[in-house]
Amino acid sequence: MENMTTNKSVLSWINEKVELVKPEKIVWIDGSQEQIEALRAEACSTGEMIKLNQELLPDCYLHRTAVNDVARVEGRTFICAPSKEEAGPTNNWMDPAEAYEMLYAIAKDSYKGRTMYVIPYSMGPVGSQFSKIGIELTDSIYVVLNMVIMTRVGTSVLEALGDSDDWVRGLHCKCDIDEEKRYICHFPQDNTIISVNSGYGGNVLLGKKCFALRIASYQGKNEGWQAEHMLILGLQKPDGEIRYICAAFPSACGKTNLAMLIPPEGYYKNGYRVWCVGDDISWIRKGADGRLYAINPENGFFGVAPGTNEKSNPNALASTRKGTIFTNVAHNLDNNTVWWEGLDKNPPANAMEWKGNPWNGQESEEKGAHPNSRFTAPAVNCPCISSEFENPNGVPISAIVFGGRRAKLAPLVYQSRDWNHGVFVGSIMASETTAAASGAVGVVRRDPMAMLPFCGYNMADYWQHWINIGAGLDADKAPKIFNVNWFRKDDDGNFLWPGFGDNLRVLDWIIDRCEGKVDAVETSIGFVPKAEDINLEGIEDEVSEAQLKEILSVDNALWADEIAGIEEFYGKFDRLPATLKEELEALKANIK
Ligand code: GTP
Ligand code: SPV
Ligand code: MN
Repeated sequence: MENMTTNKSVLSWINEKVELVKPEKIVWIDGSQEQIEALRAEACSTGEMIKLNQELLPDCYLHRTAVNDVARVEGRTFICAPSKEEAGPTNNWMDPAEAYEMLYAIAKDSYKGRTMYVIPYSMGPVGSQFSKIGIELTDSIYVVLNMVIMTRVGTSVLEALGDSDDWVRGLHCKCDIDEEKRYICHFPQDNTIISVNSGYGGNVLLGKKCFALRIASYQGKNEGWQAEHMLILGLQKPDGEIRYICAAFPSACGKTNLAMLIPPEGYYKNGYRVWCVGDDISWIRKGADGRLYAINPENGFFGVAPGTNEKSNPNALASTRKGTIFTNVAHNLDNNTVWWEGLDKNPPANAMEWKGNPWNGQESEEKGAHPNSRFTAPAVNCPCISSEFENPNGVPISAIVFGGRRAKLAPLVYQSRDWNHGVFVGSIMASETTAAASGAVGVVRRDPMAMLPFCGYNMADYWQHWINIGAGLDADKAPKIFNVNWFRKDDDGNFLWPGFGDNLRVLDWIIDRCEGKVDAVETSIGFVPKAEDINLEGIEDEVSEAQLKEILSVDNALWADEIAGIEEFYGKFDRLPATLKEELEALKANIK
């Protein structure tokens, strides 16, 4: 196949990698419909993908990964900066020269008898000042077809790149899917990513976490912008105006759900709407008017399937009804469709579970779908996709929201006193772990700004970067910073807040705070709503006033314990910004 570019940096890098992995042939991905169709057909002929019922789910496919390869592997993810100090205490580090040597030994000859796909892709609308280009080499058709949905792919990307060597190099080799030799390595100083021995999502769709967060966070630090694990939504009020909110929650903690929220009935009737700009990643920079603007660098949603249903997230479900790849869900053999826990109360009896074994969902105790099973759906499918989704200049941000899963402690919502206090609030985030990464589930861990697994450099320097960004903003233009917790539980383990669409009630308060329209109560941790300012109309049966007061309460005794955890965490950082130390001292004083 002919080269699709004359760019020397691209061709010489590909040649080098061809020498290393020795593919049988090379296929450039041009993004054309014919090519996509041919690849789908080929993947179906080898069993790599299963074509689903084309009447019910047009252009939809099912894929099963290896059983040992179902989530990101944080323990095998490395930041290969020149020194360990640059990677910081929260990242795994490997010396770059040693890492290259080890990875090349694993990758050597691994494409023998296989095809190398060359995927030129853009993170962000092609040609936008925010956007960045990458090239991923892969031996997986599944990766190609996912990248086609998740990013902008093909000829136009290479045209936009021209002769430039400002692009991110990505090499993915499936090898033998050997967990002992699985490595996801980042070389921020070289704009390079190498991923071996995996075929799953965040490990191999290199535009996503590897580039758009780990490499991009490092680029952003050097270039004065930010790459964040944040959704972007537009909240339309009855006046028709739309205010934009970015929110960072850890993996599988509600970003997709919040970004596509459908307002409760009363709100909806009054004209409230939520528009989705993005569900996972934000690239943020200061605009000419001095405000912060955000784009979603992705072009699709790689969303958690279990729990997605007509009630919890109808917009996400609708997004998956065409052109979608399902990974590790159950296969309903009666009608050749898919099923997952929480889709409906009627699991298929004649089915295969996510591993491909026969499964009777009516009788089996086993799960049909893996808890981290996902859909890869085109953003354009989403009924509430924002009209600004393709805006090359992004959307202006009014509020930044942090949040996580905390059964106790964190109130439903609180507002930071100012930007630096907000950075502190983000830095002390903690959340119960989920199935999105391999390892234990439900354990509380520190996950600052939801970036623990995704920050491409020293987290202390990342916090300083946040502080510097704020210092460059006029106070009246800086987004206000909040923290939310949809996951507070009572002593019997029941959620105290209904969540999902009802989270709009909290977003409404957040925007009112940004616009100075509502008062608040100052507590030791920040500003909390007065109970009467959270509108419970329509959910009075579910949330009593006492319950609301409970989830808005700040328990100083619990916070005193929390401080010990924060101090221990902060103690890991030699380069902790002085500002954060001061914020911690202020919190300690307030709690007393
Ligand atoms: P990644 O794609 O992994 O980054 O995750 P995400 O943050 O987009 O997570 P998502 O929105 O897919 O949330 C997944 C899980 O959170 C599911 O189990 C949902 O049921 C649950 N969830 C989302 N919103 C709420 C909520 O408001 N309340 C409760 N109780 N659960 C929620
Ligand atoms: C996450 O784990 O935060 C995800 C899914 O969004 S993955 O792309 O696998 O990282
Ligand atoms: Mn994510």
